[in-house]
Amino acid sequence: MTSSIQQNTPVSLKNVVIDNGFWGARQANNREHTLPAIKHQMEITGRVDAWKLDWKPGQPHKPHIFWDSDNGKWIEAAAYSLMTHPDAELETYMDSVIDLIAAAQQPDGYLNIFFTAVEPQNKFKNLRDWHEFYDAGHLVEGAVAYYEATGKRKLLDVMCRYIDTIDANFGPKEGQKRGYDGHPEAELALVKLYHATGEQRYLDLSKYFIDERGQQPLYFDQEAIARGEDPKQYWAKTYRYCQAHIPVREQDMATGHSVRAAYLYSGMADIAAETGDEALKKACMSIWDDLNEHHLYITGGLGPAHANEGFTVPYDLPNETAYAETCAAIALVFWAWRMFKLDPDSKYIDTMERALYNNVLSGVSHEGSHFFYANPLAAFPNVTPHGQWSGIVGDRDYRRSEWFDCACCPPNLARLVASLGGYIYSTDTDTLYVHLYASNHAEVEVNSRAVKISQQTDYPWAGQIRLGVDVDQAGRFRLGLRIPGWCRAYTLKVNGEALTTAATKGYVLIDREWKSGDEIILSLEMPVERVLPHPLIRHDAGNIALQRGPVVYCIEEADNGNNLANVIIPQDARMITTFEPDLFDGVSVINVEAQRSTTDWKGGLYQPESAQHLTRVPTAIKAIPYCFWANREPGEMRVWIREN
Ligand code: FUB
Ligand code: ZN
Repeated sequence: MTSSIQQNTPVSLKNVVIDNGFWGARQANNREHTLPAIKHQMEITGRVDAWKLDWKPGQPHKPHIFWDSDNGKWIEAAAYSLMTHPDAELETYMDSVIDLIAAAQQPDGYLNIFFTAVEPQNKFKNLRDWHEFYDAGHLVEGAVAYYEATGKRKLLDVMCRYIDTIDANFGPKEGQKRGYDGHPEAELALVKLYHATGEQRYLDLSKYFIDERGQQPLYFDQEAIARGEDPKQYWAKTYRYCQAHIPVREQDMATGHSVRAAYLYSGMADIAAETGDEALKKACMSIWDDLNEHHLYITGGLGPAHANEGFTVPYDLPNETAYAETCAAIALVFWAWRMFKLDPDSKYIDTMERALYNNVLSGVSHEGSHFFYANPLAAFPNVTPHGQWSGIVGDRDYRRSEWFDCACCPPNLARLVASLGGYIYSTDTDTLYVHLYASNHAEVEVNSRAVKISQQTDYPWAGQIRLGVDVDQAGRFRLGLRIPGWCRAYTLKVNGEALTTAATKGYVLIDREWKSGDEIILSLEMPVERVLPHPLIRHDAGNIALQRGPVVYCIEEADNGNNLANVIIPQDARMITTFEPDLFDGVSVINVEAQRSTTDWKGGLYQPESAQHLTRVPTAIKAIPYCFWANREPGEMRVWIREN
């Protein structure tokens, strides 16, 4: 056996059943509330019927250029749910949606609602802005997932035909257009299609899109000229917006629109892992470091600016106006997972876990049918993030919505929650890695032997995880347990005996002869941490955040009254964690012996300090997990809280 961590392969979510605990509840909610809510919205907004391609000017429900992607993500979410929880009614319904999609395919293989039903004259005329390959990518992901869930090939065959059409028209060969999409997505989807079909051409097409991006002469300029436009008048002003300003191997910074960015970087990591391309790997690693060192919110959110739905400059992390789109954090989960494959190190899973428990989950209401698009880290009534397409502009209070005209986030969230089982384990030839802690049982193959592994835990509310191993025959393999980056002390016992093995790249590797009934108890110390911001994050100066385990906390008006800017958590404040079984079906809250600054202010807005009497009074404050904020009456919220 090696002593290092090799490239490894995820254990399919088909083999992992999350039966209870935190994620069991989230997945049940996803199945019972989120998926039906999405189905309802897909129907009433015309997104399903749009496949009939019979929209006429003047009629309601004019199709949008990326309704196809909403369908793709929704099918994918349903497929993952079917993998672990068969549901004949849901499957029959999804079959009927797939029938509609198949019937919409054009004789030449082309498939797109808007550019068939609304503007057929504009097919493939503006890859920079019009999302045709992005749409195709999401439908491919849906098709692959549905095939894996049900064994049914109908949508997979439809998508292979469409991709074959794209492949025939775009590429480096004589007579082909050297195009790629302004919104990356197809790149990572094609890698999935390659794995599902074994067809090398799909991997090659993905690599082509990645290789061609940002090359001169720039395809987007040529395409604009062909449309009779001046490329200099590009509405987004810079090709950084779509990460096409320079070839991808020369890129070393997270830039532009954040969802586009993280999907692209996911595709780059996929291609680097598939082909062993060192230059691409280096670019992925540099961009990763830039994101984590300069641009990531404590909640795992990314892309602070509304204007470009994306990145700005290092350390620019405003709170009330944070965009931090749900899709961007979801895309970060995808990217992190692929980075681990490329460069096995728990730092990627740490970021993935940060995004998952915080920015991703805040995207859906506790009851499961309302959604956030932007995920601010502070809220004040009447100060709302100005989401460009979110339908929430000007709301008095920032609340989750049932749906959005641009509905990218809800089905994205549903597909990730439904597929969470696929992010828990991976294997290499002789090691089974445990990345995430969640109650589940799984069947895996390690070192050519069938292994059953189970976890029982109250994580993220408690740090103890009980793992059980069951093998058909006793045998040797390694179990690699991730020690989360947030954890500063832990103990580990195997069958009651303490182990003190040090972690390698964040994983304790237990190399032994395993037999059925072996039990491992991992206890991760999980105190409340007072987290300081980097001194250059000007928005957070003088503030701290509370984090316990992977969960970031916030204070809300519902628990603490208003004027939360006056709350102070002194350095010696006592904090007690309690589990409240009736709050959001059971969460750990942090009770803080804090203070409030008060004053009997006299005069106008600005007064000499000497004329005022500022005091502090003790006050009890309750912090709740950030992901559950805005589930009660509207009001103020803060993640970053004054220390002085
Ligand atoms: O453009 C497609 C999706 O819509 C993006 O990924 C989101 O940011 C939203 O703009
Ligand atoms: Zn979104």
